Amino acid sequence: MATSMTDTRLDNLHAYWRAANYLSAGQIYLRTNPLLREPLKPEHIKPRLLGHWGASPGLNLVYAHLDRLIQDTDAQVMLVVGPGHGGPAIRANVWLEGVMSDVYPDLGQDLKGVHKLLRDFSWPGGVPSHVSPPTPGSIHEGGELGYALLHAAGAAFDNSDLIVACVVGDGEAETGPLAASWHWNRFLNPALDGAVLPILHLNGYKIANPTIFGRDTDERLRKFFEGCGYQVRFVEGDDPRPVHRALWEALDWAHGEIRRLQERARGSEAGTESEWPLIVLRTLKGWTGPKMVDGQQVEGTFRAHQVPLADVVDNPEHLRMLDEWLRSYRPEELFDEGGRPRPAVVAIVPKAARRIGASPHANGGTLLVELERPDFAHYAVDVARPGAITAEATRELGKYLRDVFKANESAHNFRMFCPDEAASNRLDHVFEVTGRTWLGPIEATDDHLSPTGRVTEVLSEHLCEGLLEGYLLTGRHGLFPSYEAFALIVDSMVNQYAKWISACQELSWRKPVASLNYLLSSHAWRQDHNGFSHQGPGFIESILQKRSSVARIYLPPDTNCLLSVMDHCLGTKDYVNLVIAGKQPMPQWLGMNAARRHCADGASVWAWASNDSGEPDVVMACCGDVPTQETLAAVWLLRRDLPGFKMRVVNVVDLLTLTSQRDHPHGFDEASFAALYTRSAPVIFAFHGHPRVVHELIYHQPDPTRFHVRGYVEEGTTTTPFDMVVSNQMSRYHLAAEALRRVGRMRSLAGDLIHQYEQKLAAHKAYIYEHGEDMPEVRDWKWT
Ligand SMILES: Cc1ncc(C[n+]2csc(CCOP(=O)(O)OP(=O)(O)O)c2C)c(N)n1
Ligand SMILES: [Mg+2]
Repeated sequence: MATSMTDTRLDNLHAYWRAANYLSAGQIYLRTNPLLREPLKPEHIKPRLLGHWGASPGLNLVYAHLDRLIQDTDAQVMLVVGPGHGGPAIRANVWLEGVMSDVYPDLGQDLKGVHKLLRDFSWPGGVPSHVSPPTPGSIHEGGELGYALLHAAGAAFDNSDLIVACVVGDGEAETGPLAASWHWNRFLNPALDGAVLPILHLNGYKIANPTIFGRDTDERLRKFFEGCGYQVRFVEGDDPRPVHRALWEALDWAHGEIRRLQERARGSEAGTESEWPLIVLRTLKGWTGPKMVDGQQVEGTFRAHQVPLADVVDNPEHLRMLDEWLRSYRPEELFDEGGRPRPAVVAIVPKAARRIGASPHANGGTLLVELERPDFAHYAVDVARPGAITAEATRELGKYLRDVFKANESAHNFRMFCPDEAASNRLDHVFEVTGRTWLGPIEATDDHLSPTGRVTEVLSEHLCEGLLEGYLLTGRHGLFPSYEAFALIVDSMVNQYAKWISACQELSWRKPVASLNYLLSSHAWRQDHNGFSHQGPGFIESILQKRSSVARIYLPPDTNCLLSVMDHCLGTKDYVNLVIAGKQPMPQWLGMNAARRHCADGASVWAWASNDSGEPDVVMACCGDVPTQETLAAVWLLRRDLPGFKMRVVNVVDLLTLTSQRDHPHGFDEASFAALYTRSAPVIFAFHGHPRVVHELIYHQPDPTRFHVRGYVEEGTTTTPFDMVVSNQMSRYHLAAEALRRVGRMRSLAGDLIHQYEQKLAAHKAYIYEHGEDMPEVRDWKWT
């Protein structure tokens, strides 16, 4: 192992850094004349200068030094770049490594290739300005800042040989998710998992301001990070040679510490919390770029953040400064006649598969091992006839998930991330075979904590989401159970994730990864002890906005449907699957065979509940477990009170079946839609979420104005389960009265019945205020 720091190797490393810096700046400015073989002219400059220079030199420095480390240690290294707006830097490095031309033959290491590399950046039809999916070696765009360490730690789980280096911007470090994610070190097990090496890049500035950490003294930073459990090493300076030496040594130190901690832990069974190394890199923002522009300092200030020299085409002085800046890297020394980087420049690049851009983990689909799923029918609840029994859907699902953990134990490729709610959501059966990830001290009163636990319970939805994303993107499987209302905390994260997956789908070399699966339980309708703050079905809207190639939404009405849906979701790739299912004891409607068929159809007529013999007066439709119960109770009331009233019951388990086929692949064509909802009958639709969601979805279906949707309208408090549906006007009495009002044929008979139902609602209020629970006829109601 050659770890010697010779002058020649330092020279080579510096040449590589110059080349990467040159190519980074070149991507921002040059549409042609890529290696400045001609005098620089305005027509060589891109008409729109779009990109971020400020982050780039620091990223190039880190990349170059990681290359050197890999070359000397043969370490498997993946890189997550927090300041992903430094996209030109990462593209430059991936090109210098030769990975770019492996993936894109037209980006070869030649004049044509380098021209295209520069021109395509931030160019219509080219590539985005960030570390986006087209950039090989990346699982992280860094567009929306804050998730770098989470993606890095998620990638490191169960990858015992992997080191995930992670650059964190000092601006990014101010975001909530990043600030919380320093705690990754509480969950990565040095005995079994890989390592994360955080490199906090203190270039001192964000877009227009200094950063909090950037203005802190080393002493204060050391206390902060030591308090978080790290060993800290500082590398700082503005003279390249000493900085190269210091960073070289710091990386050798960090690598040595990582190996020492792992060896120590790997001698024992369990593994404990470890003092992982962390590097603080303090260098100038926009280092090596223009120092002064129009009388203002640029290098080392926030002014270097984007394009340090604007207006280059029209301002000859700026053009001259750009020429001087680009030539300061001496491109003629770095690239040969044919445009190929000279051997000394790429002498520090590691061997083929060890190149950072070639990391298979960054194209997780190539490593994906199919998840073993036990036969979900084995976990069925026995439903002799609809409504005969009650069950807690998520508790039953817990038994299936337990066996998923068991079946994939040796592949160690399935994990759950959950904000402290696995038990609260009644998934406790999983703890029969695994524990809650915990590397710290364990006390006798604790419940199922274990350093090898595969259920990470940290009370941050951001952390759960980010860790799971990192885990999935590196080719593994997982599930995120959450309270429904608080899933909205990660609304923006899933937005970014869905964009990432959508963009990956357009690149044939990026292989599909396992879907991101949410299980939202403790949902809006049953917040018996939590009330208004915990009622929020808005995550449905969040997922609905995603591309139809990614978004899937399921609301299984009972346990057997939940089993079928979850089994399906765990077998899919490249989707964001949202599953919403309650945890409370609820009536069970379908036996397993019926459930399987119903879920495969996505929506179907429940003939056993209908009495329409083909021509209903009204369609009673429902989506969600509580709306299904209320709809069936309404139908039951009307069949008792008005036997001639013809109703058809439709249940929707796959929400996107409501759309037309042109809007979503799960959408129904007109004929299939009409086969359920008819072409003209009024439809009373009881929906789990906000009513306007259904109206939006059916817009392209036949006669959408006949749909009358009841759902959650932001009413509620700490009250009884039935009072929740009453408050939101989705109770059985509301649904029954609405059905009567919408059918002209019934007008003469309807008045009295509607009045009776209204009286029931008044009686309900009086009863719950006095007794504190629902009326017996509601509580004890059963489908017969
Ligand atoms: C969550 C989020 N908020 C705001 C922005 C806008 N933004 C883009 S870059 C940037 C500054 C980042 O500074 P830093 O992390 O220090 O990176 P540097 O460019 O200095 O390397 C900001 C605020 C963003 N991308 N993401
Ligand atoms: Mg910064």
